Amino acid sequence: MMPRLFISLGVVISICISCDEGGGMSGGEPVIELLAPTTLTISNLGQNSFRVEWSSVTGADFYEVTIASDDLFDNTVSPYNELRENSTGLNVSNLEMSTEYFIRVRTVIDDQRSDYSITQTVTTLSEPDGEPDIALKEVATTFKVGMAVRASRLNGLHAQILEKEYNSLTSEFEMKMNIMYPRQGDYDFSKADAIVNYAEEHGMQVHGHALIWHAATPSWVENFAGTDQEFEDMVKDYITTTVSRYRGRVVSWDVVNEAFADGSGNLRNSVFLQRMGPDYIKKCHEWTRAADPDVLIFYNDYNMVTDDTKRKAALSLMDEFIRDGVPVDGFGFQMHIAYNGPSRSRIQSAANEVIDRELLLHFSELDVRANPGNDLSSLTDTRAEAQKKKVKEVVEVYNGIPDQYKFALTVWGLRDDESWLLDFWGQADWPLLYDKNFALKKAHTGFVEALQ
Ligand code: 9MR
Repeated sequence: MMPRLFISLGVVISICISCDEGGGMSGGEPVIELLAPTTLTISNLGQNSFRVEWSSVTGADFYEVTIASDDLFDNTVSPYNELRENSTGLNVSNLEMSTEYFIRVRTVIDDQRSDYSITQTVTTLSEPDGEPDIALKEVATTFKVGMAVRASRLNGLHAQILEKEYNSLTSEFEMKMNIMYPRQGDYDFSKADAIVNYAEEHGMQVHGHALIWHAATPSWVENFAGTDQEFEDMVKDYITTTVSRYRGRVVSWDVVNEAFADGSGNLRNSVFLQRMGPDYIKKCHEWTRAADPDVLIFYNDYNMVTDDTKRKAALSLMDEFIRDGVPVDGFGFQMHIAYNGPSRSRIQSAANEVIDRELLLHFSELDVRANPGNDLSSLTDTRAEAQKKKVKEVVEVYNGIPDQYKFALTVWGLRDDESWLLDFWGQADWPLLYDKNFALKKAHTGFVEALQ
């Protein structure tokens, strides 16, 4: 066969005098050796893309580009396996971040291929500033992820984040008695309706919170003018009206919130205890069940991990309910905690006490104080890491309970600067998963990592 002669800068012609087959020379026939591009340059490096350019070879019909994740090129990256490219550059995309890639290019002229160029390596970038933007509900596959909301924030960036991250909503204050029943005989469900309608439109569940709570009782109820029986009738009417209104639309209710006093194990001395006696919780549960036979009934309280006396008192009331057939389906740990406590093992053992009773467990109001000792004026990286670790522990414990006892893990607010804790403690803090600029925090990554 007659050799083709290429006379150009990019092609070397070698004439073989005595050659072996593998070496490319045989029988004294001249063999053409094509030059490969001599330089490969990387630019536009990103988390999952870069551009590679190579020196041109005169006369090249095209080039073949191969990219692999190993230097032997055993694991090529689709579609960059001898990918044909007519120009001297290629935009490479859909790569993994923080990953090393190996690139080589060869020249093709008239169906003949040069050797490979030198191998160029490149490592794609890791996350630059922000945290990985992974939606909580995408990684929480065995329970709902909830958020405390208010009707005025179901729009703009709040709504975008809600819809991306969450599949359960709790009203932060607009489904409490002081808002829904501000005057005797005069219900106002406008805000509650807005929240429930929004949830329905966006395929989210609503956890009703909270029918009875001493701290959200309207003053006309605190100072109720009628007899005890009239008081009880009024409470029954309120619960029946509210639960029936949202029957089939609100999946669950915190019926009585925070009924126990701190430390003592006694019932809190609320107007409900005073007017209706210690059976008031039982009655409220029964009226709730009567108004919606399918709704899940929760008891909800704070310091359920750290206040052993209060937790044991609340759980022994649940034992009585279970024994006596009083409706109760679940138990809520509010989880207003801090970066430095309670420990994972205490959270775990308190959670075990709930699931031992075969009740659903709701971590219902998660926030993690980063500044309980008021030693910071801004959130440091170290403290943000410590907060992340605590969030991760909480989520790991929750995710680790048997699936049949999972209900939801609800975060108590979206952005740091919107947390109730700032006013409550009167000091700086950053207790949530998003900062005030709607940027994801390390705490959010902790939530995600616990589920990956
Ligand atoms: O965070 C809530 C705040 O916006 C309300 O003003 C307040 C009164 O309705 O309730 C706060 O939420 C509480 C929750 O309902 C029950 N556990 C404690 C929460 C913080 O006070």
